[in-house]
Amino acid sequence: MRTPSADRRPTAVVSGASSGIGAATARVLADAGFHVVLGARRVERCAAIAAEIGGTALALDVTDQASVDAFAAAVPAVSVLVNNAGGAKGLGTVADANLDDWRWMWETNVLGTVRMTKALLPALVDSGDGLVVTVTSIAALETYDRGSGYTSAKHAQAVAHRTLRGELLGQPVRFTEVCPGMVETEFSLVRFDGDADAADAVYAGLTPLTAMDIAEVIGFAATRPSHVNLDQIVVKPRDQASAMRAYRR
Ligand code: 8X3
Repeated sequence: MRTPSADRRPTAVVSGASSGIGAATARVLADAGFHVVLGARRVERCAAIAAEIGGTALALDVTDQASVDAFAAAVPAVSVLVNNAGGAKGLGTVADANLDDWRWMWETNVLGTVRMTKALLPALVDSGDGLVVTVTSIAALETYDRGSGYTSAKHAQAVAHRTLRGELLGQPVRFTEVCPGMVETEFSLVRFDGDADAADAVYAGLTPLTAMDIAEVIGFAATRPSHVNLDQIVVKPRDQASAMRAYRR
């Protein structure tokens, strides 16, 4: 395993890199010439990907300040941060809100993004050409019935990210928000607590996006000239018009 300091490639950090959009993004950024540091709780999965792409795997729990501090200390130089860790748990009305699920969603999506960005921002600015990509969702743009725990967390995560765009204006760091619609990953399996039938039903009868579809968009954003800031990119399957409206064959 390489250490970041022994490598001349610019470093890209990807959180939630053990699977799905994070893993695909790690592959795309490595292809684009970055030394990718993959962070996730399931570090053994990150290690397998890192071995394939000449990257580095580090344990990371974005809900744990000590874990984020240790991660940041191990990555002294960084040009790109992809805030990808997050997800949804449950589908319930506000009246029946499961506060443990809400807490998990706010901890991972919102505070996780703030913790990671805060920890790495000095190094991103020091790089002279930093980029923060935050993977939010169309749930950061819309609300939907039974989705308020997730939509509120995604809105809050997006607000933190968009605020940084203004607060860092004039500094050598760009901020790109990517808002995916339906992407077939472990997302729905996590939302439905491992219920594969419920997860499969989300994508039944339509062609969802793949993790690689989103990763390629992130790779595009990360390879623009440094004066070009792609502020916000919304990506949905052709079969999806909104969070509540999809065409199924
Ligand atoms: C999830 C987007 O469309 O699957 O972030 O609800 S959608």
